[in-house]
Amino acid sequence: MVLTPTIGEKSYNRQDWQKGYQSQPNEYDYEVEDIEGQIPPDLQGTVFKNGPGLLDIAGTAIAHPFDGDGMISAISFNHGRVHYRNRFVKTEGYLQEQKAGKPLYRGVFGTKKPGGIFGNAFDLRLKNIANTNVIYWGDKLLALWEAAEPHRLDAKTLDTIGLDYLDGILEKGDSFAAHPRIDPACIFDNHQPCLVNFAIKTGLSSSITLYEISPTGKLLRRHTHSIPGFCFIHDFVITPHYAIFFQNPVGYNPFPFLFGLKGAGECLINQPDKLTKIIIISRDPNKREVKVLETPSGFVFHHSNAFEQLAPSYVEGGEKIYIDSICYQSLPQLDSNSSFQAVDFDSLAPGHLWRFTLNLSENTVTRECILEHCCEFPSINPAKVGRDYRYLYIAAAHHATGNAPLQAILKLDLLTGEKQLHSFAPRGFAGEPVFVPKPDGIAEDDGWLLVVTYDAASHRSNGVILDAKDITNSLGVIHLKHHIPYGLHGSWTRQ
Ligand code: 3ON
Ligand code: FE
Repeated sequence: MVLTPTIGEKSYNRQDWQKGYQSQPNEYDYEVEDIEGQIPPDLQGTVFKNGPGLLDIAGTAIAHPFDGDGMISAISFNHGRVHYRNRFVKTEGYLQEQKAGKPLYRGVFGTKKPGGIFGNAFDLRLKNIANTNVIYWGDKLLALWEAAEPHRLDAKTLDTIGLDYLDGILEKGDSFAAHPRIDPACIFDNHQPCLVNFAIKTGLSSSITLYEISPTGKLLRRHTHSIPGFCFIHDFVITPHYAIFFQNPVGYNPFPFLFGLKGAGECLINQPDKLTKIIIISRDPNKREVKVLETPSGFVFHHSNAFEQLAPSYVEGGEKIYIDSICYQSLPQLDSNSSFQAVDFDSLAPGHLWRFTLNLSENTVTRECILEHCCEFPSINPAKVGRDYRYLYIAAAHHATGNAPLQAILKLDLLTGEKQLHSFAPRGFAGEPVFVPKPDGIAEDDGWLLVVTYDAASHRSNGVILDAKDITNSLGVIHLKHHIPYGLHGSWTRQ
């Protein structure tokens, strides 16, 4: 662990970074014995993580990690003992391709079937790879992929049960985004928690469907809004009264996809001269309003959080919403002729954290960069979702400037601007931190961060427990017996 970055030198070596993208075809189930430090005795529950487990299909490399078959890891804590288990989501496509020993589907991000354009043209099926997020809600463990239905898994064994329609909330072919938000105290449900998620249907014109689902899995509210133009929306934010979406300035040319030349997701076209539309949908069942505000171009995958300041009309400035998001200059586009592992980090602009201030009374948007440090995968105390919050945790590059792989966790105090960095450089790489509140916690940062890291020196992954109050302090390191390829999102449950 290097705590004082050296300026001007790379904090990583490319071969090390690339090794974290090797497939992990094995499924493990064991009690972890190799533990450094002390597991907090009151850390009780399971962190589930999802991400591409395979970077190849029976030996044929996939074109992009977002095309990789979903693999769930579960790290469970029980009175200081730690158990690890991983299982592939046994999607229809995974089972068929493993049996056939070759790719049978085109990937959204460029993976091709054998046979050149003749083997790929006009095959418009999507393979539901269930690789983006995993949540436990309504007594169900669900693996999510934004372009199709969720898959349900057995929460104990991680065995795949099958596609899940949420007890009739979804219909065959419906999608369910991979970024649900849990409102900790919904004002329309007697301050009970509720899960808010969305589904996008896109084309020349698009629609957003918003779902609000109770802790027992019952549909509370659903409404659909049509949105002019194409939209690619990966994540959103909620406040007590609103669900908010960024419609980034991208267009779509379907022909390379139809003719077998590119994946569906590679046909997005940046439109830097256009504005980002911020779509603000009311969650109030008695007020089905939609407002659209505009802000200069950029591209956002992930948001950290949002909150409202509903000033009474006599207060100057009116009603405001604050949104914190990771912004790229434009949609990062990779060269489809070379491997994603050859990406030139220095030639791509990194994502930075920006705060957008929406004035709903004056219909204006202002924005300012609040963290000029390459970062992705934000995380906060779940009690603060949609509320004014102070602490933001995020995976970040080791160095404060430039674009580089994520090797550190950064804590940002939004009140004072103070930062803490816990770096795993030079040979460690970090993914999304998952915030686990302390059972008896009072302060917003009374909690732990669970981080899955990849250690190139041992070619194994670790589960690292950081103290959310002082993240420079690592409480425990769980050394797994193998590596987990770089993952996407996950969640914590007390189960
Ligand atoms: O054709 C349309 C456009 C499109 C892109 C419609 C569509 C629904 C088929 C579609 C599909 C979108 C999908 C399936 C998106 C999946 C995204 C995904 C699996 C992951 C996104 C991750 C985002 C980020 C920012 C990851 C960053 C990772 C690092 C910095 C390091 O590992
Ligand atoms: Fe995401």
